[in-house]
Amino acid sequence: MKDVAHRAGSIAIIGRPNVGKSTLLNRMVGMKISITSNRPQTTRHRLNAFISESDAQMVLVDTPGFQTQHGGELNRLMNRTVTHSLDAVDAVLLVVEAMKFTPEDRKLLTILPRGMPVILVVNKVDRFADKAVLLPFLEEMSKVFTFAEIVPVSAAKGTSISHLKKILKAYLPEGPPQRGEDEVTDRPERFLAAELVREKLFRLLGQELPYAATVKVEKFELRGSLRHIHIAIVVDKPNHKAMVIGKNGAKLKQIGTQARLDMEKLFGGKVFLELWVQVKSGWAENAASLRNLGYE
Ligand SMILES: Nc1nc2c(ncn2[C@@H]2O[C@H](COP(=O)(O)OP(=O)(O)OP(=O)(O)O)[C@@H](O)[C@H]2O)c(=O)[nH]1
Ligand SMILES: [Mg+2]
Repeated sequence: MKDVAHRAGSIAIIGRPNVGKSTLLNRMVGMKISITSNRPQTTRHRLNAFISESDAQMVLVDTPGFQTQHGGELNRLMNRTVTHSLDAVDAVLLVVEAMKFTPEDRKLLTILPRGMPVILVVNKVDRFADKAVLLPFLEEMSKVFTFAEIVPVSAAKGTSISHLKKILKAYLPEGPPQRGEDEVTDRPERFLAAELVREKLFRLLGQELPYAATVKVEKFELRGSLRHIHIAIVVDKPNHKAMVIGKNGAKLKQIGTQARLDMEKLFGGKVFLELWVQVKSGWAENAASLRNLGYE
């Protein structure tokens, strides 16, 4: 790596749904900023996180999982967010799961801008106790595309994350820091709060419900050191509403408690969180309604 005073640039994290992109971003930043769950298509919005070190500042761009199996307006928007995220970055991290390279992964190779360095991150290597089994897979990966690097990691366990960060620095152009050292994301607290509620929908509700729901911040006020946050959970059908609320309101209470605890940790202060459920049929079906609900 050429010896320069300071580097600054951005790197997009892309991959098919559920490969561990958001877990990787959180691990690299050392803080839970982006929501994660064991279900595909958890991330719906682009999110920038900043890593500041003495010799480099890196913007990491988390993106929705790119997929072509499900249609619909929301899915179209999510895929567009992925391709737009590739516009102004210095390099791309393409995340795949260890020992698994699917046709959906292959499709991602076709949306990469020409000439951009692509670093292949082979995630979830903790699933294989004997790392030797990975060698033929890594060999195969080196043949499907001219990757700038191939880095096996475990985002969940934190294996090889500092190695990955070190490698990435070489792909950042020389330049001064663009952000304050203590800035971690470009997203405001009200966005992060809404996302944490959405995360709980993915983690606590079964079947298709999380996909039929979204959230909307109705109020976000800082009174003294207490944050008063009111968030509407928007669902598609009346029977969804009953499921989110649960028996005697138990499910909604659980969603609220878990989301509030995460918010308090992230914001470093007490939160008063009020949630309610609103039925809005067809919220995900047209661009105007999606825009109204904060989708870009
Ligand atoms: N075993 C193992 N699981 C992991 C690892 N990294 C992520 N996961 C799990 O994989 C699932 C998906 O993680 P996410 O970070 O939400 O994946 P994503 O790629 O951001 O998914 P979308 O936003 O839906 O596209 C979660 O259950 C994670 O805990 C890893 O290194 N090892
Ligand atoms: Mg994600």
